Amino acid sequence: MIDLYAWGTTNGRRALVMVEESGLPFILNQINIQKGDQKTPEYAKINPFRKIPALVDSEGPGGKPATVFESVAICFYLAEKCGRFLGSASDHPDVLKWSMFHATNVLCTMGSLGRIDHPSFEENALKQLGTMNEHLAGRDWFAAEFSIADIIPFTRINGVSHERVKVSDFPNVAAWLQRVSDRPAVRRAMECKFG
Ligand SMILES: N[C@@H](CCC(=O)N[C@@H](CS)C(=O)NCC(=O)O)C(=O)O
Repeated sequence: MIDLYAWGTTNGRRALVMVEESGLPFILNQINIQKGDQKTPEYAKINPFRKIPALVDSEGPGGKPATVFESVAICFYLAEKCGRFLGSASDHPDVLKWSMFHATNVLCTMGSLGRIDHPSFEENALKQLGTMNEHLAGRDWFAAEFSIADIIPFTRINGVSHERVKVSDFPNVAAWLQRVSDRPAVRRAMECKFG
């Protein structure tokens, strides 16, 4: 059984989208970060950085319990466990490079937009959205099939709300966002009530 520890933030819902998409049985443990549930000594044993999300898989590698924190690591772990969302052998390089493009560029830049008032974040965000928009022209997903390369950026792009950086200005990204939103597992994760 998978125990997911999360709250309804972009990082928390990324892990929830992934576990819903995996189809694996799981229990959602709500960690109310406004109340400081992430700061308890019990939770620190699961994530020493004391942030959500994290998961404990009672049947990890070798049948032993495994603990995973960092939402992107959770995406990779569950994709490997369920044997989906990593692409076919020929598609795997695309899944890897676009997953890491998002993980190391997009999540940080879009997360900083609006919180840190510096033009470099805006410039970077527009450049990244432009790159995504070009790549998505004439294709449904970042790789050949829906994969973690779509799951990793989804909640972050969905949460962009900025005066000058608008997803609607990038029609291929906006259409991709809608396609991901329409998936039943994604809808369940996004509609999940916290608190
Ligand atoms: N890189 C981490 C970021 C985790 C993170 O920043 N979590 C936030 C909520 S989105 C949190 O737990 N904040 C509470 C705190 O810092 O005390 C991931 O993707 O999992």
